[in-house]
Amino acid sequence: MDSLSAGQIAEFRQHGFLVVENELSAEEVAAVGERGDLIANGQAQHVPESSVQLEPIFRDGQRVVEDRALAVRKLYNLAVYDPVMWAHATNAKIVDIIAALLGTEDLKMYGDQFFMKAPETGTAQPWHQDSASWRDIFPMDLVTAWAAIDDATPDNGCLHFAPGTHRWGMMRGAQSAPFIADLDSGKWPSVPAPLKSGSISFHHSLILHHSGANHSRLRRRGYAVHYMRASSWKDETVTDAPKMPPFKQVRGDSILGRV
Ligand SMILES: O=C(O)CCC(=O)C(=O)O
Repeated sequence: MDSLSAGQIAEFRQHGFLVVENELSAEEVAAVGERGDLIANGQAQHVPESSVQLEPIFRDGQRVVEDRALAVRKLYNLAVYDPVMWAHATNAKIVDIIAALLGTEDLKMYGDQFFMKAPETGTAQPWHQDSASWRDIFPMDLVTAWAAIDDATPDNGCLHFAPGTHRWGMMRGAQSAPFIADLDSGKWPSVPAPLKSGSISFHHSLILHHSGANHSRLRRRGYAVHYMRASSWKDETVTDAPKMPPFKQVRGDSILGRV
C-alpha cells in the first residue's frame, strides 16, 4: 500500500504541509519522549552537552527548576549520537512518507530537534522559514517530520502554518518582515496544526511557520527530523549557516560530490 494518496501529495504541494494522524504507536512515542527527557536531564553521556539549549529565563538564572527537562528549550543533533532517536529518524513509516513527498528513495537526514516547550515557561518560536537558516543546502526543498510526543494544542503552543508560502522563495530579515506583519495582523491567513500524541505534521523547508508560548499546565514536546534528497548540494562558500555533523544516510544510496 502507498504511504500517501495522490490527494495527500497534492495537498502537501499546494499548502506546504500535511498532517498524518496516528502514525506512531504509544510505545514508539514513549521511547522517544523518555529518551528526550533523559538527554535533557544530562543522563545520556553519549550526547554532548552542546546539544542542550535552555530557555533564556533558566539560562540567565532568573528561574530555577529541579527537573532540568522543564528548563530546556530544545535539544538538537541527537540522532547522530543516540540509537533511540536514530531508530525514530529511520522509522520506515516516516521515511516512506518522506520518500513519497521528495520523490526519491535516496535520502539523508539534515538534522533533528527536540522541542521541549515546558508548561507555562516554554517560549514561542517566531515566524520563520527553515531554509532561511539552512541556506547552504540546495535545492531548498527539504521536508521536516514533526512528531507530537504530547498532544499539541493552540493553548500549549502547537505549530501554525501559512499555507502556500513555501512557493514564495527564501526571504531573510527585511525581506520577510512585511509578510510576517501581515500574518500577525491576520491580513494573510495562517492555520494552527493541533496534533494528538503520535500524529505527525510534515512541512516544507520554505513554508512560513511558528509556534506560540506554552500558556498551559501541560507539556508540549515535539520531535522534528529534517530530511533532504541525497542528491542535494551543499554550498561550502556559505559560512553563516548552522555547522552540522556529517549528514547520515537514511535510505538508499549516497551520490558522489553531493551532501
Ligand atoms: O516545535 C516548535 O515549536 C518549532 C518547530 C519548528 O520550527 C520546526 O520544526 O521547524
